[in-house]
Amino acid sequence: MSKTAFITGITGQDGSYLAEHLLEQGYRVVGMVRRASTPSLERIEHLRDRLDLVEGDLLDTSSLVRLLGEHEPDEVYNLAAQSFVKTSFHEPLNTGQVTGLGAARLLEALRLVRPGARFYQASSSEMFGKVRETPQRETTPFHPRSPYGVAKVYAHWMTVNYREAYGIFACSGILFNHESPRRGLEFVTRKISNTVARIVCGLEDRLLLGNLEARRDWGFAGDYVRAMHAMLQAEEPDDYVVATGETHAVREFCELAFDRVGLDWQEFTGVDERYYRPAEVDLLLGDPTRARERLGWKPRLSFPELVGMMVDADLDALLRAGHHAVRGRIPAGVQG
Ligand code: NAP
Ligand code: F7E
Repeated sequence: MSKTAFITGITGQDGSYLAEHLLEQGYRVVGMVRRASTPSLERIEHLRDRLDLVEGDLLDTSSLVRLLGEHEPDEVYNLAAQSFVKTSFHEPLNTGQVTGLGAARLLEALRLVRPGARFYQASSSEMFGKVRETPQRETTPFHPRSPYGVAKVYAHWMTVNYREAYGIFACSGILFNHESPRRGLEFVTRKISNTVARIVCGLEDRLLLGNLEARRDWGFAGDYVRAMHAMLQAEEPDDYVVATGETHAVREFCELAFDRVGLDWQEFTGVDERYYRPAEVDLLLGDPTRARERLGWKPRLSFPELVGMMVDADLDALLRAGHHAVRGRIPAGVQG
């Protein structure tokens, strides 16, 4: 009989890739969607008739208890969160409620009605924040630098605690930044790829960014969801860093993105202090040795391939919508 997976945050970037991956593995996929005046189902539109979408919210424990009881999942993936670091400075309490306590509500619902199910928590490299060692690994102490990072530390330790206290098969995946053409437009990589495409089509003239020197370990979301699934197939539950082992500055991402369309990034890019953060995470670099050795996981897409894929997808979408290139060049393979 096929296994059932329950995914919170299925409408997000990772939720859509994870749902695709689990469907390919023959799972029945139940996705929790929260009520909105306009539903945000764009990223899973192509999967709609293969998914069971059910209404619930990480803020509402009773909905979680009801859904786990009704759908009896074998695996529960907690991907839902207020995930934008900048917003977490403006809405620290809401971020704590959803990103931190939300995970605790789901763990508690699982303990009460489905304790045999395996649990995945979407933890984050933001927990390392002001890093204590480089590269960061599973044993590196945390020093979060935002309300988002603090909330994720709480959720991480709750996951570890439910494993140790109740014997729940609970894993925390400490994922470094991962991106894709489905990334939200507010995150720096997608902001860059989308603005580059708009500049090519004459819809914008400038790309305004904050800290160009921040360094991140950027991978492809499609690669990272394979690691989530692999963690729940292991013999023992554990925590894993998932990263590429390479770090790049925001400036480098920009340079490659403009190069892709034959433009000079310095001509179009400026700095605007509005995009600075009250406290910054300067450098992240992950050591994915444990995931490689125990799960056999490794990333497939390189950094330049990721940048190219994102720029191409944004440009392709604009050309398909009827816009035309007015400067730069269209990369080979972009049809429009
Ligand atoms: P995302 O695109 O922002 O998706 C977040 C998801 O959470 C959306 O489906 C959203 O639903 C849902 N959500 C928000 N509040 C909710 C609530 N109260 N109840 C139920 N669902 C709620 O995030 P992502 O990039 O896919 O990331 C997935 C997870 O991994 C997040 O927990 C994130 O913090 C974590 N993470 C991400 C990265 C990364 O680089 N992407 C790295 C490490 C960890 P709506 O569509 O209704 O808004
Ligand atoms: O910023 C700098 C910014 O917003 C990356 C989330 O998925 O990954 C993500 O968090 C860096 C920061 O991602 C702009 O200051 C410069 O140093 O793309 P971001 P993030 O904050 O790293 C972690 C792992 C998560 O878990 C989170 O959920 O880029 N930066 N200029 C900018 N950032 C943005 N957004 N916009 C700018 O204009």
